[in-house]
Amino acid sequence: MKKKWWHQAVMYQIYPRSFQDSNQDGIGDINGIIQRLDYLQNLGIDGIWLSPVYESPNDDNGYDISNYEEIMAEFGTMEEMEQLIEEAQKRNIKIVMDLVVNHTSDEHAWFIEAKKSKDSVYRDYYIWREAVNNQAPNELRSTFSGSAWTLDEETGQYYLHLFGKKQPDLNWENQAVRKEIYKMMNFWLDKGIGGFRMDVIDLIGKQPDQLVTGNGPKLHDYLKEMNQATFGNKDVMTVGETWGATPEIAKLYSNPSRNELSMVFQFEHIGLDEQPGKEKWDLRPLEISALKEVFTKWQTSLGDEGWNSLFWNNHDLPRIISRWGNDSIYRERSGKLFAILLHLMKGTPYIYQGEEIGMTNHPVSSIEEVNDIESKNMYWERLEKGIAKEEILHSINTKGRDNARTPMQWDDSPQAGFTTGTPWLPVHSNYKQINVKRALEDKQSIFYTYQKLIQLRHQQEVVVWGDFQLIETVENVFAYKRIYKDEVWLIVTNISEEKQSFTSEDKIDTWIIGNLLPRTTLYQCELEPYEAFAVKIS
Ligand code: TEU
Ligand code: CA
Repeated sequence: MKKKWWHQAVMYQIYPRSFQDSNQDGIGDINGIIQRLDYLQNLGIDGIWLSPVYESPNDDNGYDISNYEEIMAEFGTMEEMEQLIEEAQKRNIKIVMDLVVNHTSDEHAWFIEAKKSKDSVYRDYYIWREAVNNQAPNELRSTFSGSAWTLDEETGQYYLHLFGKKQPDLNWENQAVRKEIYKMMNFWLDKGIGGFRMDVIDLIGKQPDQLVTGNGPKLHDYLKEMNQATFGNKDVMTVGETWGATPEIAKLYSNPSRNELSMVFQFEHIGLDEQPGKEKWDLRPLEISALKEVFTKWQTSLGDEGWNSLFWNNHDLPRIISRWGNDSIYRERSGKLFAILLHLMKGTPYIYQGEEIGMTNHPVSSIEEVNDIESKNMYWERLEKGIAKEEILHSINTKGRDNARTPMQWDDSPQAGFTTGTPWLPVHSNYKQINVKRALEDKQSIFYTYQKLIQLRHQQEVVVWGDFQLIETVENVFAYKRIYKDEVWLIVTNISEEKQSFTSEDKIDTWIIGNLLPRTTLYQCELEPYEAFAVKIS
């Protein structure tokens, strides 16, 4: 496989609204990110996935774009965006932009024109259908609850939106749409960005009349065309968000010989605490055996025909320590466990802002405290169905997206140093204990575990290229080896609050990293709750 910079990179996702406010309006902004680049350079990351900063009415906090080539006023100016790219480059940090082209905002000029008349030249930029029996054309549902079709009174037709009503889906079958998108992508590539994260890119081949949304028949034709028309001959990274991907599908996107994308975000591990075939809110307990099986499958299926991304968190997911660890007495230990477990696997790891200091979920007690459109729509839909308010709020507190969107906690000053204004979403009340300043002062903090893991990826070929081999253990112990030429590393984690047994005849050559005191033998160990370590074995 031809080696690329992103094979050895560690990425950091910034949700700009919640990262750092620099002009005291309580909303994070681009200048605030520039102010924090030295912190990110100290962490050691190679690239930033920047969630959308384009003009938007913020119905879905920027994932509803009204102008792809202007910066949202709340976030700053184009000059400041160009300065961010330049300042990041000075620190060898690439800026990977969020490409949201399955849909636009309904306030985009294209949709405003399209809505005016069935004969508009922009009409076919979107997906319109006649009513059927005075109803929506079919039973496609929006991810944000309700029908995926909304009637436009003006022209009497329905338009498709797989997300919010204010996020009409683009019609990728229309070559004019594709050309506009490629032109916009080159506008950003010409500014020297490091690549794109592609929002729900598996949906652009949809066939709404056949109720097909993900992985439609023309999807890969479009991606090949996009590759050739924009980033194909540039040394940039592209990562597709593909919720339904299997390893075989992932190879279609990321096999270098197919000239499509560098890698994808696959979510099979993310769905393991959700009831199969139901919604993300319908929960079931996580089984560690299933986690081991899914990761092993992905770590051993791609070979040279694809590349893994590695993540626990993003702006859509609850904080991993609260979700699958312990965010009280074992917060630091379980936070380090998830870092060690994930960052020594094969693939490109993504750290979500605040993950490196062990930030946790932020529970709410009423719907009035909730910002996120997905949670709010679900709340009212389920309340309408007679589900108890307490049960719905429990779902939101467990899986709601606001959990990831509370302001970054920088220090123990008011509003955690995020703003001196009123934050758009309240700061978590635990900011005095959990903040960057405190983490940097404590050499045993989660921060330094991440910093060390990033160094290991930069320095050790076994971390980047080593083969993965699952080790047979008791249910709640997840242990694996990485093997590269004559070097073998063993990673052992106890993902439980109970002691667990682990034994190996292997001898420890070097202690690499751990969240408790170094061990001297692997024979007949009794692992502490959430104990995690990695050793080089001889
Ligand atoms: O998310 C795709 C998506 O389907 C998620 O919203 C997911 O269904 C759910 O939130 C899991 O918790 C992307 C963006 O990451 C998300 O922020 C946007 O809301 C969405 O697309 C629409 O652009
Ligand atoms: Ca601001």
